Amino acid sequence: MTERIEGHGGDLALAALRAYGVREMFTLSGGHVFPLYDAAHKADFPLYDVRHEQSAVFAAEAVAKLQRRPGLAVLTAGPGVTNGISGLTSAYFNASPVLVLGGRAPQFRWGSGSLQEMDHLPLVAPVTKHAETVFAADDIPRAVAAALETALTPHRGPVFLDFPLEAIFSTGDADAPAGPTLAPIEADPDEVATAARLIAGAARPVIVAGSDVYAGDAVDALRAAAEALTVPVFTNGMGRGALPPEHPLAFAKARRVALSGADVVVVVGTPLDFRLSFGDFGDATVVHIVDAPSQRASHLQPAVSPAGDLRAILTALAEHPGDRVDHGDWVAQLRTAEDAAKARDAEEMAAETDPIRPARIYGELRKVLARDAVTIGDGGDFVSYAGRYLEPAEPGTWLDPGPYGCLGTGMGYAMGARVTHPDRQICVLMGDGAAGFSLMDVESLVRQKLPVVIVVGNNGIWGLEKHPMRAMYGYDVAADLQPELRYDQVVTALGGAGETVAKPTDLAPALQRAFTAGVPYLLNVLTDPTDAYPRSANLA
Ligand SMILES: Cc1ncc(C[n+]2csc(CCOP(=O)(O)OP(=O)(O)O)c2C)c(N)n1
Ligand SMILES: [Mg+2]
Repeated sequence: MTERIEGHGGDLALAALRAYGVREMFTLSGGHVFPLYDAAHKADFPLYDVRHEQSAVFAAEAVAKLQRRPGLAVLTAGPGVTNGISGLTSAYFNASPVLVLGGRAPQFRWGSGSLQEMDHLPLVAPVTKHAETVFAADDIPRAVAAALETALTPHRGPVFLDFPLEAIFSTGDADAPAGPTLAPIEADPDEVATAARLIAGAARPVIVAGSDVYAGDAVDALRAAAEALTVPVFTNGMGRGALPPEHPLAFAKARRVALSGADVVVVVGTPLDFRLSFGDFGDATVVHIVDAPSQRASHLQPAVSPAGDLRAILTALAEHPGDRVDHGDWVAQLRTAEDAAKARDAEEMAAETDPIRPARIYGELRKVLARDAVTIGDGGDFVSYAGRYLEPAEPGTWLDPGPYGCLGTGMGYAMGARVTHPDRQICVLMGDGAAGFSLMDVESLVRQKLPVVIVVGNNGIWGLEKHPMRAMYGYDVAADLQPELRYDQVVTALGGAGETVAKPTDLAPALQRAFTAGVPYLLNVLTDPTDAYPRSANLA
């Protein structure tokens, strides 16, 4: 017999949330959602609060990304929800199973001008997989369960529910939700077999693996497929760290050589977007493996595009029964390119320049980061350098903002990462511009005893914008920040600690202090404003 649950709307929601593996709530206070707090309080359910709703949603997204289970943000009606929309949109681009529960002005008075009365649905619908207003307490468990089922179903993504005041404050009862009933999507076996034949028969194949490989718990299957078919693997997003850097098939630096020389490019679990030249790999045959039919590219036609459970597809590739071409020479050629690039990087990471160049910061950081440290990037050029110089050693240790590229993820992602891994190193790499979006939430981290290390690459400019604007126009506007601003003092004022570093040789001892401080600690590293990350300015 199904168990019955009863209570106010908050209690009913919590029962459903728990059934789906939600383990905490991120929020910023508002009366419209008090019953959710009351339910959490009575049940000893962890609740973390923040200073800006963007951080609540980013924190929820971080737990969703890292732990592959739903993350929850509770936002009050009106401005609470609208402040969360960039976070929801990031989760949408990143396919993160985030649930946002919103308060909502009372329905019985709708249209009379209640405080914070607005219809959120038209705003959030384009950036969620599902958005619904739940009008009765009895209906809340069903709605929460259905929303989470949708969020967790590949292709994953955020969902939104709001509860009119009288619905969440009134009592009701309902059947207790049983929890996820996800059935894997089966890919067409002929398409999988075609993909396997193309890869096995290629002379110079390359795999590029992205976030959905991690989200779909397909990291081991990816490795098995790469090993069985001897294919070099590059990664992006949450795919980073899927193969440890010392693995003979793990590559990062030789990407251009690989993608321009490959005859078959296999892209798994990531879209053929700007990060991958929109899927244009010259004459190479493109195999695009996606976790759901909706993720097949519409702007080009790959040779084959199997859609379904990534673990099953990659396992089938690993078990390909047919002949295979020996790729040993190709792998060796890429290894030579990789090693040469690594040697160049090593020189830059050791460079003794004044002012400090970002490369040196990462050179020093690599010496102190544990293999399981979680690194988080929030910024422009400084974070592009992080992507280049840091090599995540394990899956689930790298958080970048993803293709939406939203600045301001830093403190929210840090909170979600710290909650996920109470005992690991958590290190946020921030541009000084990016710091302005979320640094106030250091206060939330201090107050709730969530220590993290923040390394700011302080070049005094919006570097990723200033350099391209100068290149394009010969001048720049709206691209300067205060030089040498003391972001460390901001963190100190908020109850954390920190220091400013201006000399390369001071970096190592400062990092030691940062990682042993036990409170949020900001290293304000003054970097060279003339240093521009080498990139093409092509945004289209
Ligand atoms: C919310 C948001 N606003 C604006 C941008 C555009 N943008 C991308 S990178 C960047 C500059 C970042 O500067 P900073 O964080 O100081 O890093 P730097 O490039 O200087 O290393 C800007 C403004 C964005 N991506 N997201
Ligand atoms: Mg900057």
